[in-house]
Amino acid sequence: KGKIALVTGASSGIGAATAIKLASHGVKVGLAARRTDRLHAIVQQIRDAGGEAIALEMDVVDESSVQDGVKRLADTFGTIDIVFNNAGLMPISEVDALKTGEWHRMVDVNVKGLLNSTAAVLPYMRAQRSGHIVNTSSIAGRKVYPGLAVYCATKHAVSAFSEGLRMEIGKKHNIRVTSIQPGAVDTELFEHISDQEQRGQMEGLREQMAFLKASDIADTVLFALQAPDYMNVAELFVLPTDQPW
Ligand code: NJP
Repeated sequence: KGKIALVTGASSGIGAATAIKLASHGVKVGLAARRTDRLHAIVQQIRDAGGEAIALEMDVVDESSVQDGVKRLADTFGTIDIVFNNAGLMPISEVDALKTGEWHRMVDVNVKGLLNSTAAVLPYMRAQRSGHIVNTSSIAGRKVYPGLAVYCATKHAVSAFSEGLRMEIGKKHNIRVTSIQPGAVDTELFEHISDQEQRGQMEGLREQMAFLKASDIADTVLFALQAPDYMNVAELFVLPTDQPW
């Protein structure tokens, strides 16, 4: 309560649900993404419910866009205590399809974007000797699946970075780091798959099992944030009960 959080990828899915959940618990939230029309609608919804939030137009790939958005958030609410590094893409295809443009997008957003937003908030947390960095990794950051090689590579990078970061800044700066590793969640993530076979397979999964809701992941983020200061929930692996893989 009373803390200030940056949520990236807040215009839909897990990020939007988490921003709404945090605001309902008294956190002041900066919602960051590229689709500002979506952000403004969610900010209005938060304000109507009595919460505090602002919309931040941000492309996480663009370092100066991230720095500008973070500065605006800190100027508005005073500092930054929490970041939910959640922006991500999953335009999957088999490697031999050579969709190199999509590989680069995934590396840029899922890995470099997360590094950019971490770098932008760290000075605030270091200065106040407290903070919490929550990263959206994935089940694909623990395991590898055919058809998802590049996506898995980006999420393994997120898991590795999260663990290394925790070791570096936990004791030194009193900053906690949490890696969230969801299984299948019902969001717009699959809508950006251009490969028809992969898209069909992913859509077919919906008939095989009940996906988690974005708000379920928001609850796990809240769980990690609400742990006492001396306790760092380093990893949360959360998946549908009937997800077999
Ligand atoms: O998907 P979606 P999710 N700069 O498509 C934003 C991971 N995950 O909620 O910029 C800034 O609804 C985009 O905003 P916009 C997944 O890998 C998911 O499922 O307006 N933001 C939107 O808000 C990802 O890391 C599942 O287009 C950028 C958001 O990202 C995270 O969960 C399972 C951006 C994507 O929201 C959230 O994805 C799993 C940019 N350049 C991990 N590019 C799952 N759904 O099953 C995109 O294990 N965004």
